[in-house]
Amino acid sequence: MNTSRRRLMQVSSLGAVAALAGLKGASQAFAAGEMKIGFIVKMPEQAWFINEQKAATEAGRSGDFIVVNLAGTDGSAVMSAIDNLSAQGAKGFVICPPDVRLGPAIYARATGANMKVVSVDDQFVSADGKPMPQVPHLGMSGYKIGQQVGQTIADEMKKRGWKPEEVAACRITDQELPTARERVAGATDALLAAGFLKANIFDAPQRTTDTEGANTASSPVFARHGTFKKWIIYALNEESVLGGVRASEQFHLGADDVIGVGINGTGAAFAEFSKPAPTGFFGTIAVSSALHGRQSAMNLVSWIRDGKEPPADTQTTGTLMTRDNWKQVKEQLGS
Ligand code: FCA
Repeated sequence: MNTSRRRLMQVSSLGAVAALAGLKGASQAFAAGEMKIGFIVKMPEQAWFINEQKAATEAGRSGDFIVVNLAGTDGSAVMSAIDNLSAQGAKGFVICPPDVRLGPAIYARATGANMKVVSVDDQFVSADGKPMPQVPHLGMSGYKIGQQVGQTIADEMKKRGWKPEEVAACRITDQELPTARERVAGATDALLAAGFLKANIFDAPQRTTDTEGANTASSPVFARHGTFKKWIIYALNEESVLGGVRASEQFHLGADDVIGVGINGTGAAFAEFSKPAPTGFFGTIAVSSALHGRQSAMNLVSWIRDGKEPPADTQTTGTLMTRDNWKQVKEQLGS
């Protein structure tokens, strides 16, 4: 909603409420119209987070709140984003933190400034490594979605008639991030249950959860295990799997030699599926980034407005998206 339209709405609700309930009610209606929240994300350039912030902003237009979108790429950026929000009179914020161990510091800064905080995607952990119960969370059901990745790869291996002893896995990992650990563990367990050989799984530890970080991590794995001519690639998200696929291409592995399956179902995957010829990126488990953005913002707003504390942990599910069905799935998920 643009400023003049918002002002108009405030003015008209002011008039209506004043007529019905006197001036006290009027000032409350005015305050509700002005409500501002923040939406801070760790990687503002990643399609997933762009969609989340966009959906939250749209929810604000119809729900009469303003969303200030900010980048929190590291601890100090997050702290200044919080200070910035506080100076603007924001009542709280949604955040996907750049490091989940910053949780206690972020929580302290938020409550110190009288703001409420909810996390999205990556859940805060306290000093003992456990989730912080004070901070409601909305994220993917990581382990289950990881299992879907593993199952999809296992099914495709079967379809291609690949024998377990001739296939290696490039498992792109981020051990510091619980979100990543859960998703990757789910995929590994499903693969092992389907007969994949544990000895053929090679780790590629990534420093950042994006394509570049994964590409750098994967290249040495392909270089070191060049005897394998058939590969599977999995990770916490599709950006990382794409990094692995790009690395495999440098070792002359093509669409017929690689099965990469990601998670997210956003622009990075659409671009890959739109290429004229298939690549080693076979599919991705799509989750609605729009729903994550909208729902987390609305949860926060109703907590601030009505004192309704959001559920402690909301977990969303995913749908397999491939070259064949990506447009339909995209449509269904509204992302
Ligand atoms: C993590 C990943 C993102 C996205 C999100 C839901 O934050 O880094 O790519 O998968 O979870």
